[in-house]
Amino acid sequence: KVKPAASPAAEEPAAIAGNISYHAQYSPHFSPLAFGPEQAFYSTAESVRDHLVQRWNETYVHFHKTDPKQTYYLSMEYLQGRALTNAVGNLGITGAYAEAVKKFGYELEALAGQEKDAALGNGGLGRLASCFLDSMATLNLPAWGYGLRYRYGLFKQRITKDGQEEIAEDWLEKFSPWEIVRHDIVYPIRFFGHIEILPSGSRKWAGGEVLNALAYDVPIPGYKTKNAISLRLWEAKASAEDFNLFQFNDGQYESAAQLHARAQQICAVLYPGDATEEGKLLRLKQQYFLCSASLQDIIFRFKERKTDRVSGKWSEFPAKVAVQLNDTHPTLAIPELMRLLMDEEGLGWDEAWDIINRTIAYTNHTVLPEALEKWSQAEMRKLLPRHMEIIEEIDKRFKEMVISTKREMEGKIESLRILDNSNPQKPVVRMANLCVVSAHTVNGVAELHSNILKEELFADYVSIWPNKFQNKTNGITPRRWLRFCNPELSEIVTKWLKTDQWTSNLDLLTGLRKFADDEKLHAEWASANLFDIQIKRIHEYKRQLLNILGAVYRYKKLKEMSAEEKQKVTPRTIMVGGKAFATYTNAKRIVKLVNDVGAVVNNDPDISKYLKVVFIPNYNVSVAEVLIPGSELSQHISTAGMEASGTSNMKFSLNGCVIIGTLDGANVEIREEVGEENFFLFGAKADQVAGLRKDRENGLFKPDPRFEEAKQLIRSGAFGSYDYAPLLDSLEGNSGFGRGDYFLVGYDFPSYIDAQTRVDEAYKDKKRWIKMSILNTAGSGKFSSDRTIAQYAKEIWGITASPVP
Ligand code: DL6
Repeated sequence: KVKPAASPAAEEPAAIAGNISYHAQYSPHFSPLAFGPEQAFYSTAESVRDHLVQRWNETYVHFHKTDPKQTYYLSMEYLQGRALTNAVGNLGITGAYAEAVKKFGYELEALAGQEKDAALGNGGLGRLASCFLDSMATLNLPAWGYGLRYRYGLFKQRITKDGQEEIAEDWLEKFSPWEIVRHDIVYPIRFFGHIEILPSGSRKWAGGEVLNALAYDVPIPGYKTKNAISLRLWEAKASAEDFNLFQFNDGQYESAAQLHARAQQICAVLYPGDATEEGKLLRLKQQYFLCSASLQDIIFRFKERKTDRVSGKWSEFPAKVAVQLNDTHPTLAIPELMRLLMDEEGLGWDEAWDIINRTIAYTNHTVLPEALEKWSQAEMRKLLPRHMEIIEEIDKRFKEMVISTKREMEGKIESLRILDNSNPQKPVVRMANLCVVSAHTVNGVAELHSNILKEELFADYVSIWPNKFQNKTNGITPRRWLRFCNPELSEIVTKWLKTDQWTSNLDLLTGLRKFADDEKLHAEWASANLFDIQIKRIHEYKRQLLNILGAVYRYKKLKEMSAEEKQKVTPRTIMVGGKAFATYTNAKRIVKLVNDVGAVVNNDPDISKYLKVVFIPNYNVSVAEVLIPGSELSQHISTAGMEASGTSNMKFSLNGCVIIGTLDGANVEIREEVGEENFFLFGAKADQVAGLRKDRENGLFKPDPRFEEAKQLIRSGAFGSYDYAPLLDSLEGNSGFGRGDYFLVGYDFPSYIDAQTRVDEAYKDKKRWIKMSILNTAGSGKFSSDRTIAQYAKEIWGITASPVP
């Protein structure tokens, strides 16, 4: 037993400054002569970390003693961004730290800017996971996140004359002050090998290669609570025994350290390209690595908390453990838990399957066919032979169950099955089907999306399990996305509501509604330019192309106007930011087009006063924290039915930014909450989309002349000589994914332009605009991730708050 040490976590500025000096001297990472902003950032972060470590330890001990049911959130992605401002904010020590660092001549905000973004995620799904962790901690829930400690996060985007260039993002270039390596938390992870049949008849996976998973904890503090939970990230390691000294001394350096090199590959990058077979295998390895390490850890903790449970009381497991799969990426948790329970712990199939059915829940985040993962059965069998066997058994039993209890479904069984053998050359495992068959609950992330899941994608499963499907509309943490990123607006909100309690009870924002016409509030709220912004991953369904075609059309009209007519125009700055996946050619062409249009428009002396088109490079969480508070109109213009939810729409609306958007994802609910007069709606509805695509195939679509004009201007070379034909051709023709205007840009174009004209008109009336802005903030209460997580806790996980006393 180690006696608890006195806590170094100081709360007074003088003591904090002392603690920062202590870290500068005794946790040295730099040579001692200088104490520049970088050194000051790391020492300050380490000082803040003392608070986090203390809380993390107390929370762990508290959970250990009280042994509540705990949720484990498995996600391949977390978009944490920077942590310093958030940590001191949640701990309530921002002022004290600001004062302390002043003693060294620094502003806290400037030091916070030294921090690298932890971008271990791709987009909305990863940022959602990070918002959820903040809410779990704030709500005192016994809940943890598990992920991978990628060496390089999402790439850094550089814009060159050729468009987007990707560069490895070295978030660990120096080190991360927030992570704590747990040298005692190590689990073996096997790949390849074969199945042995033991004398008892049971099966065991053996041979192959074995790596180790080493745990790194990132403490996640709740807002105004002592609880701090964990984001546990796994890193792959090979052991010293796998380093072949004989070969090394023989000069065979590469083969001597082969396994070490393979271990390094596993966590090298987020989303390795999967165009090659090697790339596919590596992704599958990553997914299994996360699942196996996390489940071994969960079982370890289950045993650790009450040792008498181990023999014979596995039936209690679902009363203590909830596992949430964030999309299909961690689906292998299902066969892995089966394997661990049967092959390692000796349970029978039925007992293990019952545990799965009561433990695992699955969130679907997309209906896009290309994102619903399918893995080759051959690859799976090679890498994970025992898991493939288990998946086959789940598939077989599912088929038998349907045939024996739901005869009417027999004709549909092939599409419902987990194994898809329709292409004998390449049979695959459908991961979403495995999730739906195994999980007790399946949820979508906005009402519209959940309805699409129930009525279309998973409709046949609904007839088998009518109660399995739920909706959990996404949310965002109001701490990072208003309180800390927009302190000016936060102060106004607090002043008018006479409380800052909205920070953890966002419904209180409705209190602003009664001041929506108050001139004094208007004077404080007022803003100046029409900043129009679209920041999100670049994807054809998100339709940045619609935005830029609209900008091109606006430019053309401005060129045709007389000087007098131009005087009446509402000047606009259109900003677009986002990363295109490295191998997604059309998305990269869109990035190039935005840049090319900007280069012409912004340098056109007749026009640049009235229109600017700006591409914001390297969009990430920190950039969002700056842009969102400063924007007035934001675009969420996906083809209806294709954006599962969207979460940046919530962030903008919360910050008083008005939305122009389609009836898609969470836009539908945002519009309901803020009022339809405070939302610029346009475009086809989700239930029209299939019919419109059919019309197109039948040659019934007549493009609006304005759409033709915009495309023609680009084709004419007005924005440079780059070959935009393939991109523009994708908006023409009659059919096919990505061709024949699958995303209905042409169909929605005229209503989009009309909606933008309504924006211009509304913006001329300052009073009206500010009122719209206030009512957006006032109507954002529903979109707190605290609400979302409270619903998950109650309606899916069955866990309750467990605050550290
Ligand atoms: O649920 C979080 C986020 C939604 O807000 C977005 O609408 C949705 O596109 C995104 N889904 C994914 C899934 N990708 N894959 N695979 O990122 O989830």
